Amino acid sequence: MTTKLMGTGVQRVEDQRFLRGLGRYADDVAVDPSTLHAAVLRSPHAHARIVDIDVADVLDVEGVHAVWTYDDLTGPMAEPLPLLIPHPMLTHGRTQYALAKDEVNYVGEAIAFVVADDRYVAEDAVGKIKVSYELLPPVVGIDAARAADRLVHDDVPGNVGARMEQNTGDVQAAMAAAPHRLTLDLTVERSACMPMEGRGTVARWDPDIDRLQVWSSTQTSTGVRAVVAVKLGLDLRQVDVITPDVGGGFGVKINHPWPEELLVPLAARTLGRTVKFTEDRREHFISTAHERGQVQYIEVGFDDDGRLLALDVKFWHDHGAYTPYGLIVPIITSTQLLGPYKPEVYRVVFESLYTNTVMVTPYRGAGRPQGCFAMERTMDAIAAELGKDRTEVRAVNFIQPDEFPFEQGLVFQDGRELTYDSGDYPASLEKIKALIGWDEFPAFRAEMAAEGRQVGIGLACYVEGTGVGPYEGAHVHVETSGKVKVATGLTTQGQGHATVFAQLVADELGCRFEDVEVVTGDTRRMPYAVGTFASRAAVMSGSAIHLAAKRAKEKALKIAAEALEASPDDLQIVDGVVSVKGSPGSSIDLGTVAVLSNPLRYAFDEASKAATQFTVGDPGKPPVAEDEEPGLEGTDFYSPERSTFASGMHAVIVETDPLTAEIRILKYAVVHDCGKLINPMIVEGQIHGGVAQGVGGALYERMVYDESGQLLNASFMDFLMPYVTEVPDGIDIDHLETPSPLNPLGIKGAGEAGVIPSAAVFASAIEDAESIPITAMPISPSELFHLRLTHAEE
Ligand code: MCN
Repeated sequence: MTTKLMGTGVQRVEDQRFLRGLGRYADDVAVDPSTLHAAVLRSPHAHARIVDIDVADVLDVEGVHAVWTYDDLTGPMAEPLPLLIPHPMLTHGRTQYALAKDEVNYVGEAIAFVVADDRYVAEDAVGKIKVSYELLPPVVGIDAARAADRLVHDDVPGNVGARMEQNTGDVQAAMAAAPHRLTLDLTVERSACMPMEGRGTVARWDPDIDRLQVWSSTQTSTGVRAVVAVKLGLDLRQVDVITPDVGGGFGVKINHPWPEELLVPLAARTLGRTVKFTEDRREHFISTAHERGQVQYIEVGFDDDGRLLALDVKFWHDHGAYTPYGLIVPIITSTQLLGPYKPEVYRVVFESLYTNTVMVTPYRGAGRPQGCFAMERTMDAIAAELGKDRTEVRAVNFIQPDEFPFEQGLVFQDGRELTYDSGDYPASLEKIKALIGWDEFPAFRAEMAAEGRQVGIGLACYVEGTGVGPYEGAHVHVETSGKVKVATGLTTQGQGHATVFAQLVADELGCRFEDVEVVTGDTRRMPYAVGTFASRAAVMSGSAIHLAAKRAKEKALKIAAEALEASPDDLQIVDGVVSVKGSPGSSIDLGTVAVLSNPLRYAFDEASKAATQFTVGDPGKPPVAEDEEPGLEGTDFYSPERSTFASGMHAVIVETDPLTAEIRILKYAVVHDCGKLINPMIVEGQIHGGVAQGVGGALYERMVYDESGQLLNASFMDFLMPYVTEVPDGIDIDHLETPSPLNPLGIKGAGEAGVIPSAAVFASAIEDAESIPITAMPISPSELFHLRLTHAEE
């Protein structure tokens, strides 16, 4: 039998190309040497009314082909951008216009769009546009939004986009009856992801066939296609979206859509020229998207063992100036905050607030890091209060393995009950304790103390709803050469999809792994798709590919059975050759089977083992599989009943310098359960990347706004991302595989996991090292130093 590749760490097939600099990104698209380039005039003010825009000087600039402001937009383009994920509780949802209409609400909001011979001319032309503004008072930060003495949008009272509450019982009564109670005030600051490649779009209009081609650095090619078609008044079939290599997405390249993603195609169509826009780094900081900013207040009631009797959470979510994603981030926080625990009663209330800052869209982890921070800080606080080991308090609150499927009594964005499908949290806890050396840590701490060194250990647990629907599809096509082409509509940003999807096809179809080529994110190859986000590719496309390969296999066996005069049940496919089990001489390769499936009606010649053309009346064999559709291929779609819940636990040992308050990572360990693993090496790579991103979020990265709404650190000079020197040297990873019962392969997602518990696990370890409550993240050495001073004074 073909060796099963699922579960093995097959080397990534895509890396050779990337490592040799052969990746081809949106900015590399060179379909037309006379491509025009776009630049955008962005608001320098956080909040202002636009009184007048004068573009007269721009049209005189040589090389300028178009300059547009809001007044130049017509039809659907003059309407606000779509609100991608509406929610009935979002009573005051707002989205921006492709170009600001009469008001700007954050520094960086697009006001005018210039198309010119090259980017330099376009930028110069942007500098000649004169805008007069009437300045309005800006609302910056959650406190200012809550104070509500200034409004972001005149018609949104209190700056509250939405207020939402869920509860699983009478929290006040349960709280009053609890033997112990605690409160916590917690803050997570605003940050953002920084993909190596910013946003990028190229568009070309072909007047001969009335068709638009768009190359987009996106996570959702079909989403871009849909919104471009609607906004430009085109039929879906007139728009092709091709996703070249994407240098990271991390959430911000889900189809917002961004103004440029619409303006570039519009310009291509209007001017009849190929047009390109490539975002620069400053634009990424001030005009793309941020996340994480939340202030959270927790009251918890518990018994002598630390069992959660009542958990009352209130939080304020800073969603910036607009709500293109509705309430998805705070809804995820509120529903997945509980992690692996089962409090007797839970109430969560949140307010989603407008501020005059860059809007919020989901960033890897999407609301879960904040929720995990709240829940895990609570667990540590309970342990401290009761004088118990932190792992003990967690263990008494775990949902047990025999309690799945487990309903938390909460409703998710889609209105469905949130149900965990499988997991084994006690087993994960044992593994993480062993991996980090939890029980040995007191001895290690004593050893270090003897050397005058100060160390702490931290732990954090989480669950993650992954593999969200509604569907994903796949097309598997065996070519007459025997090569297998697989198309799935979601896109890829570095997750190794070309490798894992080929593993699944090779396993199911029985072809050689080397013969499989995977195409993603090209609407010409797979027009029906949703996209890459919410750790869904493995579950969604993985399942669809598995099902499509199965269909192709069934067809191959049927055709081969006729050719070999055997029953399909007696056949096997190994390394691309179909043979009769126990009789390897009686065989036919998949390429020849593909020839036989051809409508020209070939017949199989046993002697030469080749396909010979058959014409009616020939004395040769009759055409094979007459009842089959032509072509050796299989298409299928996968649509799950609900999300599957991955889970994990991270632990870290840190050292904090008694003098400088520098925080050093001595050891980092991860136990992760994403169901059945397709490729453990790739999953570990995903975890490493996530942890690196999490270290940034916990210790370095934040968006620093001044009171006027200017982002003060909008460059890599000032926004501190960890270098390789700041991430752990090695990460000890162990897997647990509790299969998901919801999909054919038992898979759960893995792509976001690494980043979810970072703030929580570092806070836990730093608090342990310092014996000072850590309530706000990220935490820098100077902040830790300051905390020491204030704590000493108290
Ligand atoms: N995998 C596996 N076995 C499993 C689960 C996953 O082998 N049981 C593999 C998958 O086949 C895939 C990878 O692990 O190759 C991640 O799978 P999955 O969890 O399905 O996540 P997606 O592929 O849908 O990727 C999205 C996820 C998200 S939401 C963000 S944000 C993110 C991330 O992946 N952005 C990334 N990882 C990223 N990695 C890179 N390099 N760049 C980004 O922008």
